[in-house]
Amino acid sequence: MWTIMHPFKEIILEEYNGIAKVTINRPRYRNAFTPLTTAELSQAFSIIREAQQIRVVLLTGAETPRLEGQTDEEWLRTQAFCSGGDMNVKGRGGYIDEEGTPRLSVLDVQMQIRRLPKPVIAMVNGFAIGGGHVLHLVCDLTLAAENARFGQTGPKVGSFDAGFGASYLARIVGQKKAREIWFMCRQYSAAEAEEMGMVNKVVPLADLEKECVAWAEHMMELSPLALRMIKMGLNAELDGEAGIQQLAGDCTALYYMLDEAQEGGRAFLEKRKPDWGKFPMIP
Ligand code: 2NE
Repeated sequence: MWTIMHPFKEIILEEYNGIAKVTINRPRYRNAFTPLTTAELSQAFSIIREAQQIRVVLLTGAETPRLEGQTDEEWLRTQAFCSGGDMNVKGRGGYIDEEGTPRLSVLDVQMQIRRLPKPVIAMVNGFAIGGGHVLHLVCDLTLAAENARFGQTGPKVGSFDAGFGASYLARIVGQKKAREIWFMCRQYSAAEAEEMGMVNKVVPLADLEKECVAWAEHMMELSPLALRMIKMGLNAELDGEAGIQQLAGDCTALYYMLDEAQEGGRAFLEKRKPDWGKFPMIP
């Protein structure tokens, strides 16, 4: 049912009936991201932003193949959404790209997801750990499989995300729990994550994609502009002036859709005074 929107090496970008699906495709490393993965994610979210037929986005991780003789339970324990930055390429100053430059470009991907004028659902099929945990946090909604595991590892492996990974986490789960998550570096089950308010719904892995598509299709029956404005309003409250700038930009786009804004531009080009009187001043 899914068709490829654009070919990539370390991610898969597909679409189906107005829904885009972005899959981090490094199951060998529990879908850890390299600078190439984040560059491709960035490009994918730019493509999605421009694609007018796309109304909702799913973000997920590729399935880990089943090994011979593995039981269902053993196999489920290997599934991953994303295990954060690839420790094999972590160097001084960031994750080292193919040219030797250290990068932390997952932070740009976080911003792209937050600013995307379409809802993004994290489809958490397994481990959401470290930078992978932050990726699910910055999505608008999180649906998780029963086998999913959530947690931060930064202080164990010489890293941290004191941006959205801390402040936005605290907005969602509260200050005490956010400090516990970072100070203890434990893993939490999908049920615990739902209890904390980090997850909207938990379903068996076999039903996860169907459930995400159903939520996406439900949202596609609602006004896209209303969803866009409410997303930016929810962000603005947390993102300070940058959030207000985004919300204000969307208000400007809305204003440009009105005859009143068209009149101003037309009057300038026709070298006359604009006739503002014909527009209602509703209370
Ligand atoms: C994800 C987790 C809990 C899974 O555990 P398990 O036992 O199911 O699998 P295992 O054996 O640890 O992993 C399977 C293979 O994937 C590799 C492993 O090294 C292993 O390779 P082999 O031994 O088979 O060769 N792998 C898993 N995660 C990897 C990673 N992140 N980088 C490179 N290889 C990885 C368990 O694997 C785990 O805890 N992984 C590490 C999670 C982690 O610490 N991530 C980095 C956090 S920092 C971060 O993401 C970050 C940030 O803090 C700030 C800015 C940007 C990024």
